[in-house]
Amino acid sequence: MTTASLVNNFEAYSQWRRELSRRISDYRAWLGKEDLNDSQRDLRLQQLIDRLAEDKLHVAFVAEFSRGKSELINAIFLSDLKQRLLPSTAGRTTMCPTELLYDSARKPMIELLPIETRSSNATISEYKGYPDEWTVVPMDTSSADSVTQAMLEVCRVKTVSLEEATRFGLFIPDDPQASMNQNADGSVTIPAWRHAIINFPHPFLEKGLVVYDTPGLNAIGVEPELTFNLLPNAHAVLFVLAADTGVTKSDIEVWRSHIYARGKNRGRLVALNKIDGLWDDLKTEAQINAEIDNQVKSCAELLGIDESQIFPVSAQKGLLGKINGDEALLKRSRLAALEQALSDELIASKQAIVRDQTEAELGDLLDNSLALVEARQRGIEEQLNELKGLQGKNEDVVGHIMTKITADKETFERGLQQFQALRSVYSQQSIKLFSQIGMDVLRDEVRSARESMVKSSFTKGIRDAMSNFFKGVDLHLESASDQIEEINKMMEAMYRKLNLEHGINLISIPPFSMLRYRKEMQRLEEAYDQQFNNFYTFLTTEQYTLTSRFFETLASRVVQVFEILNRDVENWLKAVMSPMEGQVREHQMQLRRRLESVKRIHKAADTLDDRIGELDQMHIEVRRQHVELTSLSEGIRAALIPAAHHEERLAA
Ligand SMILES: Nc1nc2c(ncn2[C@@H]2O[C@H](COP(=O)(O)OP(=O)(O)OP(=O)(O)O)[C@@H](O)[C@H]2O)c(=O)[nH]1
Ligand SMILES: [Mg+2]
Repeated sequence: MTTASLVNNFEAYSQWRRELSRRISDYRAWLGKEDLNDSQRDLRLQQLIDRLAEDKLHVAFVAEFSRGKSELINAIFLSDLKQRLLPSTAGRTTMCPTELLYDSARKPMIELLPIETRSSNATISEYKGYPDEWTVVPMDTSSADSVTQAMLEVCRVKTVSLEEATRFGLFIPDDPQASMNQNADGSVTIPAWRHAIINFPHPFLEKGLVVYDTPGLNAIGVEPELTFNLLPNAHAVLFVLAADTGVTKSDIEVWRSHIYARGKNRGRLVALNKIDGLWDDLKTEAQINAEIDNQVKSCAELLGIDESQIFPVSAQKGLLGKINGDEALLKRSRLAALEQALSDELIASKQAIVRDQTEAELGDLLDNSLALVEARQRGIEEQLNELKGLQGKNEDVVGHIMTKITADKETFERGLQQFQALRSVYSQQSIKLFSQIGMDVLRDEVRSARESMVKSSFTKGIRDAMSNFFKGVDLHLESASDQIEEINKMMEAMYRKLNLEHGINLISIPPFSMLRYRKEMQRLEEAYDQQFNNFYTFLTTEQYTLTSRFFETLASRVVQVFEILNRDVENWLKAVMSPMEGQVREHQMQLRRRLESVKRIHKAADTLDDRIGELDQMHIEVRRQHVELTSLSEGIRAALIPAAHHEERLAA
């Protein structure tokens, strides 16, 4: 069956993660056993392992209504159920964003967030923290009827008064689309639910796949959460067109406002669905194919993308072919090519993200532990040389050497005072840094933006409040960036000094750039602008409610970015300081040991040969550590690589 590609890719990806995680655990256990771990390093490794375990893959299906999103999900992911899982009918079917996933800790069920929650400013993410706000529909997965019944919930609508619909931001008087939902008696039909989460046991979902089915997106009252959170964070987004409608104006609008902004090609695919409409018994296969090719070409032109990014398919025939085991029909549906591209894209983009994160986190940990073992090895070698040089020398020479080591130790201890001074400057600068990017700073910015929005009822005032908000946030990020640069310079100078004066060998400081976070802010601002331009030129009360809901979602997204930034900065600060501390401690210990052993020999408490014998043992030991650690590091680095190969293959 064609899902083989998806299954295989998925299996390979899961295996890659497991393998990586196993190697990191081995490394962690080894550090513990060899007494080379510290609590901070251990915590970072634990976090890394946890992150690899809880890894989710997100794919979103986006389109105007009735293009066949739900049917495609059924055909691609859920066909082995031998039934249509997600409802798919003519006209508007899926009424609320639907998240399809599986958490084995919970029973199969559908959780539904009532549409009434739209009258509050809280976002869907926030509601996820309050299970009692959701309506639960249990599901008996052994009964097709029970599943079908439960699934119908995502299509439920209700009729409310015009006032209510307006209050939920689902009716905008001047919007031409509004009349579509208005009934003869003046009431308005609206979705019953704001969001649905389907917890359903299925092999793909069990492996960590999360599928978002969305209702036709060019609708009034689109959930800001989709725009700011779900879609930008999805690893792949599939945009669906239909061959019977071609590319309509509203398709283009959905494309522009929800997908195009994703940048070049990463994780973005287009399906041209319903090609079975072009199948015509009076035409030859070649004529039909030529017609399909023509449609693909014109879609590519209208969307401004390459033809190779568009996959013509028939979801319906593909599903039928799979259910009935009809290979010929399945082949004709061309589903396999889309599945292949989707799984490549999805897994490659996710794997690249996981690999980059893991590499960034692990790289300096690996380098540091190796540098530490090397420093220890060098120290033992120096000491051995020193003692071997003493063989056959008289007591005076030993005394002389002792004086020299004592002097070294004193010089180093004076150097230590400088190091302590640096530490205190470093803490001051860290405090200064967090005074720019701390969560309370952001909360103040959000509060003042909210206040200026409340004060102004004109579009311009709102716009100004928003652009000031983003300007303010960016200014903070910019000064934080300068602060980081300063810390960097100071640490580099200290590294050089320690190397020059005390021969301490240090690895380079891991770089930290603010660019990523500033870019994300820019992206959010653009997304906001776009929504704003789409919807309003002047503000009525209802529009005002909508605008402020958009702002709250946007603000909660900015808060998320800041939380990540804070965590990253904290980790970076530690990554910069802790290897230096470790090396300084190591050097100090070695000097102490050298002095101690020469002293003992001077006092004739130890014989030289005994001491050399001991050191030889230590040398063998540390060389073993070095060999083992090198092989652990190489193993981890090699385990990271297959993903790169995968990408090269895609690029080719
Ligand atoms: N002929 C044909 N019809 C299809 C195909 N895929 C879907 N359809 C039909 O198109 C209609 C809409 O399909 P849905 O899957 O509900 O579309 P959707 O994009 O999920 O629509 P909304 O949920 O309303 O946003 C249904 O009647 C499907 O049977 C296809 O490949 N060929
Ligand atoms: Mg649907």
